[in-house]
Amino acid sequence: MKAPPFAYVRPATLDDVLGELAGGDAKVLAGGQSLVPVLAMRLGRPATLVDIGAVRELHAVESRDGLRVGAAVRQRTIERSAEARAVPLIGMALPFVGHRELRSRGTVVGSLAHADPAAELPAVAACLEASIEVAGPAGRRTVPATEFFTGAMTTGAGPEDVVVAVTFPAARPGEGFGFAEIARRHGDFALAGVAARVRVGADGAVEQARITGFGISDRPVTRDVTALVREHPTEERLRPETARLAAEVVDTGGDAHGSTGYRRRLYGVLAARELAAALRRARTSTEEAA
Ligand SMILES: Cc1cc2nc3c(=O)[nH]c(=O)nc-3n(C[C@@H](O)[C@H](O)[C@H](O)COP(=O)(O)OP(=O)(O)OC[C@H]3O[C@@H](n4cnc5c(N)ncnc54)[C@H](O)[C@@H]3O)c2cc1C
Repeated sequence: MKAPPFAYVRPATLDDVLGELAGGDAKVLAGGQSLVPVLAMRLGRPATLVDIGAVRELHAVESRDGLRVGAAVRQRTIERSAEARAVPLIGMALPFVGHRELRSRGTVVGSLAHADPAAELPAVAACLEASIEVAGPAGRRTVPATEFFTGAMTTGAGPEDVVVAVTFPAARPGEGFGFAEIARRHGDFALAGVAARVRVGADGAVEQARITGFGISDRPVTRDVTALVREHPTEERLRPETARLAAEVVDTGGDAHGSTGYRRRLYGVLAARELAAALRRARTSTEEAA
């Protein structure tokens, strides 16, 4: 199917982008890797596509307080950048986002704005408590990633808003991460996946543990599991606990690729494995820093 007719504009400033979005019948075009298929399937009919690629400030990658990624920065740029190594979870997740060709067009922020419940980067943002900067008719605001995703393909950004950037906190000594997903084929969206973050003190004791599941609900689902990891610090001991957690957090309906029960099983197994791996890495990073 062909896309319905639309106008195309490529403003050079953020103010002009906002001007074009005013009225709510226009859509931001970032990498086009999700938007163009949506148009081709006629699931959306915006009057205008507002290409943000010519807005220079949106191409910036900064590593002052964590990693700040502008809205026009491609996923592949981050995958290859030295600055991004400060945020190991992004490096662990990006290879699972489609294929390299898609990542060379798709943007990090576009994935957050699109908010597919099975997408990897929204889960990374939620797990790390990233900050998302949004500009709109009423000015700029910063939304915590944990509040940004409000449902399937729905976020705290409205139709007249543009997401300007995301800032991921850099890993600190004593932090370790885990990431895994199960998909039918490499490059497909996840049937179920998890991102994990564990922080330990100088003595190796667990100070904080968080896990975010994706592909399991209508948005990334994050839980503080500090007490759980403290009491059950091995994969074997975590397994029954994460199976119980899966029963609580996995509420997506079954489909042709897997039932709800199957996804709960995947989540439970992956969660135990990646939390244990994150704990091991956290302890190694404390030893290396000592
Ligand atoms: C075959 C295939 C497989 C894929 N597999 C995966 C996968 O496994 N995991 C995964 O996460 N993704 C996957 N994707 C999607 C991924 O490639 C996209 O890059 C990503 O979802 C959207 O990024 P984009 O920059 O291409 O955004 P676009 O397609 O340009 O935009 C997507 C949506 O977000 C909005 N938007 C984009 N940027 C902004 C902004 N700055 N402010 C406000 N709104 C904005 C657009 O208006 C649109 O509604 C796949 C895509 C394809 C075609």
